[in-house]
Amino acid sequence: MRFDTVIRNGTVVTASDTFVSDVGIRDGRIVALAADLTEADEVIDATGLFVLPGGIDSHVHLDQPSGDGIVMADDFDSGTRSAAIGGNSTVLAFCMQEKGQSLREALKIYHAKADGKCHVDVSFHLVITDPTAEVLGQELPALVEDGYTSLKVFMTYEGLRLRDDEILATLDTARRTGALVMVHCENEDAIRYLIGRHEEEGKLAPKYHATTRPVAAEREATHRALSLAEIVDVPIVIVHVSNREAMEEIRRARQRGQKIAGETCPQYLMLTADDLDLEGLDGAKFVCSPPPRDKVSQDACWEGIEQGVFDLFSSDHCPFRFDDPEGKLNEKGKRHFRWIPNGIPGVATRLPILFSEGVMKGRIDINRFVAVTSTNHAKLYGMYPQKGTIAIGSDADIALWDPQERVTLTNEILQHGADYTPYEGQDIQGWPVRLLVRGQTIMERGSVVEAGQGQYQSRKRSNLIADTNSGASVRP
Ligand code: DUC
Ligand code: ZN
Ligand code: ZN
Repeated sequence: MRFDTVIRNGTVVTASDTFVSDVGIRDGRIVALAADLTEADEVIDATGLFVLPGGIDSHVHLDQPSGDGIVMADDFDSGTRSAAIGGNSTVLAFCMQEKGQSLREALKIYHAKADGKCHVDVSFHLVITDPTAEVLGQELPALVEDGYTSLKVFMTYEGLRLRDDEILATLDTARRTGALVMVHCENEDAIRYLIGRHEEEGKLAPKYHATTRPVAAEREATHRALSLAEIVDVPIVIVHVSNREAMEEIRRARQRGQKIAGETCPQYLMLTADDLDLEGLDGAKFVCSPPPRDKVSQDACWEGIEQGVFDLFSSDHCPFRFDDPEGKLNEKGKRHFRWIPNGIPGVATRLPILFSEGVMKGRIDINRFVAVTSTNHAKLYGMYPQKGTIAIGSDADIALWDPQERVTLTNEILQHGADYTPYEGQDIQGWPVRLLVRGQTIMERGSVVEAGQGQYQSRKRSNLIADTNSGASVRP
């Protein structure tokens, strides 16, 4: 058998197994896993390297409108470039419905933003902000059939948040159509009340972003989202969990028999609310929602990754420039934390941070690393086994990792559009030195070497849905 590419002598890792094997690739797919594969146009020597499924980051914001005069720092070009630098072969970005807009219109706009500009594969989650009868009754069911099989709803942010009855109606549509709903859980009314009190007391510095979004506001909304899902009897994903109390809500819902997926992110392992209290306005660099908490919460999030409460480790990459009137330090943001755009960059640092802090420091094994950074994302969002594993027939989306490579994180090497990284100066051991997307080398040693090769991926229904409604509506 002749191959386009053979990866030789590497240690192949999947979510369940670790073994030494060559990998034979033809027409963008893995076609052989065996010893001594030689007949190939290109031979990549992976001696001493791990051969991992490319990372799948299922929570990334790119080129999203972010309020008056605010510009997101990454479009699909720079965002997917940075994703490739960090070892990701696929990202799932959000297609945000504006109020009054049809989902088809929103998708047209986001496809135009992405098409031809991506360096890794991309797919869209829909964000439902206006769940009209037309949207839920007609558009969404048709779009799920067309491969847009996941959507997000917000319980916070005026203008984005849905009321409980709207969430129920959206969940009901998801149940009928087989879509998977992601929920941002924070209690908007409580946050607004607390912001009012802070204003009365003149507490407007960046650090008060954290005190107006307390753990109880996240825990309450998490409990409510899980209860609404229970009422409708549909699986959901609780995204970006920051602390033990919200995490325990997920555990309890599962004990009641609900099908729930949980996600946490690097910021909840690496940052705390103290980072928002730096000199001057530097704390604005760390403003994201939910906010980073404390050391005890960090330990809880590690526990959730180790014990399987969290299925997903995603970046929630949502980048804004810091020193920029269109970013964190816009005129109003300099004076009041509520106008600092929420979000931090992280698509390039997600995998190295978990590899270094998790695998190299012995907190998780490398199979768990693959599960929470790639395989589970593919399964939950309808891409498995085409993506998310190393198996015969799967896309040859492969990251070669050097566990000996030591890197000190600097903003420059990440190649995103933001002018900072929250992790500047962090020492990392283990780095993705080469990335193949559908068999083609896209990134090598910190540079994108083949630009614009990313393709849009239409998706099947989630395995969480398929397990629930085993039967007719599930596409093969
Ligand atoms: N929620 C996200 O998922 N990302 C960034 C901001 C937010 O509130
Ligand atoms: Zn969110
Ligand atoms: Zn997000």
